[in-house]
Amino acid sequence: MQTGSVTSLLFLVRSAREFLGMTQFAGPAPGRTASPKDRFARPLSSARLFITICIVLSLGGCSNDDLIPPFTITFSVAVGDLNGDGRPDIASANTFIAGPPPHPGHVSVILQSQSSPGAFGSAMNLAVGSDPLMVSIGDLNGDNLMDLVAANESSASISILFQNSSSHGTFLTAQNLGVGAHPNGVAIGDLNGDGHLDIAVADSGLSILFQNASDPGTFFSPLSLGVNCSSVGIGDLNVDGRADLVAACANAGNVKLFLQNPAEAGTFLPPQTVAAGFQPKNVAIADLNADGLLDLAIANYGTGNSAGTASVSVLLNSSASPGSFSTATNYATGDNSWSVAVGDLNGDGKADLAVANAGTFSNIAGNVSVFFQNPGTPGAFLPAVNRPGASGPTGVAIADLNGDSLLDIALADEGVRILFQIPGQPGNFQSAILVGS
Ligand SMILES: [Ca+2]
Ligand SMILES: [Ca+2]
Ligand SMILES: [Ca+2]
Ligand SMILES: [Ca+2]
Repeated sequence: MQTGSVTSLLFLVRSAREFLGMTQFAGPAPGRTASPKDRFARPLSSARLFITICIVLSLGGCSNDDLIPPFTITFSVAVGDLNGDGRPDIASANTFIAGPPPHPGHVSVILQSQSSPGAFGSAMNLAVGSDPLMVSIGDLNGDNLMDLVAANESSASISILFQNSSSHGTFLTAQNLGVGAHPNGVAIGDLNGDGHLDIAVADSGLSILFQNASDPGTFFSPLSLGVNCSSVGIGDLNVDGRADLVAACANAGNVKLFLQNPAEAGTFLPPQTVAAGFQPKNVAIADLNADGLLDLAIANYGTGNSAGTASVSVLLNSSASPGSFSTATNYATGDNSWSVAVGDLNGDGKADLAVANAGTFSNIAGNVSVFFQNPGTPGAFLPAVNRPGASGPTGVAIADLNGDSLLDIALADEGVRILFQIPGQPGNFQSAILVGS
């Protein structure tokens, strides 16, 4: 299969999911219910493309399966030391598409070589639920071995992959736990302060799964916070020692902040709603201006195929009132921004941003936007430097992936691709290298 046709298919599938609202993008205008075919008719002029997407998404009335060569789409990437050898490794969330949904999903584990830093092994593919859109890494059961959690969009579940304690870097068969409809994102953190990590899922209701402290590695049934969002992050926003939640809610067009209720661990106060850009899709929580308080970076998808409407929002935590935030400052990204990561990408000691942009019909390769912090204004960022993607990056992570102490960028972009920082050229990167294939 030609790379170009793979690229086109990946783009079409992402676009189709968007038009169907399957990935939490804006639905039809308020008061109007568009049929899938109405919405498909908008961008697709070719009968072939229509039939291809028709089959991939099983809209009914499709006729010719031969139009789809099977392919894999990678939506998310995460970095962590998955075999405990001190070198960061990579996990990605992947969907294999050979026909109508649900599409079988897998998490790929891609281990960094111990002897050749920056070299990565072949992907180990681990079955999860259907259409996984995100994978997160954490030691869920407290055995000092990293585990994996995937959010399975079309099976309304998460999959937990515990690391095999007798064979580091390998994982046990997935345990699938039901959550709300259309889980898009998942985050790991201790949400009730009992020392056991819990799981938050951005689904139709924002589900929380508390770990059962008396049976580590097992989880109680999900509780719903009642907001439909596309990603969730965990951090202590108001410095009271209790973990809080931030959810980016593309459908609602806003961001919800849930501070933990100090009177009752594991419960949350009514959310504050804050504005970001168009269709806030993904959130990163980090101290951006080095004042010791956690700030927010929000990737805003934009308005679909309208170029120039995507952005990244920066909301700075208030030192006078921690847990409340500045009005968003929005910085233009590439098109259709899916996710954002934070790290010091040029070694000046100040946090920078990388945003994965899936692209548009006129730029189906997409790109990654790198924002260096303005050295003269803490928490402000310089205009983006955009680097081309392969077929539309949707996931991004920042880590030192070759042990040279310079941070690199990993992208979910038709597999996993790494942009290694060039030594001696702070903030400059090599062309992307595909790993795990
Ligand atoms: Ca490792
Ligand atoms: Ca807990
Ligand atoms: Ca807190
Ligand atoms: Ca920097």
